[in-house]
Amino acid sequence: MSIIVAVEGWSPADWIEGLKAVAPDRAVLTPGDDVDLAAVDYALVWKPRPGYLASLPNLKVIFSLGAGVDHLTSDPDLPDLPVVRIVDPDLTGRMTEWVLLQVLMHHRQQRAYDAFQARKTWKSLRQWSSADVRVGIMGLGVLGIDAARALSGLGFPVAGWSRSPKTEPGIDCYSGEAGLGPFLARTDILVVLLPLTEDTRGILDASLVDRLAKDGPLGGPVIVNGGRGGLQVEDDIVAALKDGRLRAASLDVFVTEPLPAESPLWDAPNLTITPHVAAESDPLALSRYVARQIAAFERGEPLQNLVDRSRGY
Ligand code: NDP
Ligand code: OXD
Repeated sequence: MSIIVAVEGWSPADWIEGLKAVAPDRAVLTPGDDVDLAAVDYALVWKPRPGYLASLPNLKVIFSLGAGVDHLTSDPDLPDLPVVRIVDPDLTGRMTEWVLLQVLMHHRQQRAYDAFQARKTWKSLRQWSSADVRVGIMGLGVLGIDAARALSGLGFPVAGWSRSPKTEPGIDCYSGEAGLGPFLARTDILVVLLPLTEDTRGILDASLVDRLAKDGPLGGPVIVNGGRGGLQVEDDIVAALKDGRLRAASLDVFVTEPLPAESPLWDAPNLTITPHVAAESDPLALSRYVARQIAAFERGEPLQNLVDRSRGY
């Protein structure tokens, strides 16, 4: 029973160590090892080389090392096997921290105070209440709902938008194409926690910016994207920041990562950039999660947090 850890863009060492600690009876390998491909039962992957998973003839389950699975669904040769994604309270809590940090930074005008401090200027700005700032969350899944509850707890009027209709106490829930317009029209700060699918690619474009509320206290709408870079049309975001249709934005994710030095985003006004760190996974906690799921699977129990391949998330 072998487990292969195939990750691109970061070192697999922490994962290998984590898995060996929680599943000492398994061989834990990486594609660089002298691997008997036919002996691999499970794969833990992040951005695996397209076609690699199809080369493992006896693979049983694919575990995504992220909550998002666009790094897998983009593989045209992805085998027709169960794909399990990460759902973990530690990761969820980290994303909610990042969302709160960004929303509060815009709400409390922290960027302006940073600029005053750099000029040794003691100056106060008029401050409105959280009850005056309408936050809208695109994607009311595991991460979106947790952030929505936390923001609502701070007094922000919160709405959410999802594919299927939802009800959640204290949150105004909108869904589908018909719900998008009214959801955007009542939103001052738009938090984006959508997966990247064929339906959501490029959704954050100039026309969406123009549909956001313009009468809020911040002086214009704000976008906070912790979902995926492919959701945003980056030239549209830069243009809207430059001409003031967007008051500000916070982006953790980008079409190309690492963000290239020549990207105009680096110099866009009122833009806060973090390098895809909103919610990093804890390898030991998540190794336990994977080991638990493998043990359950081998007892004949159902896998949890399976990706719906037809929806793409
Ligand atoms: P979930 O699958 O739990 O939630 C996805 C939400 O998006 C659901 O509410 C779903 O609607 C909604 N949705 C999907 N497609 C559409 C659509 N076409 N129109 C409207 N709503 C849609 O995912 P998570 O909350 O766990 O994660 C969300 C994303 O966050 C991940 O896919 C990943 O890209 C990103 N992420 C980023 C991280 C980072 O560090 N920056 C870390 C972790 C995740 P419905 O409820 O109806 O299905
Ligand atoms: C994820 C991520 O999808 O870290 O978990 O982006």
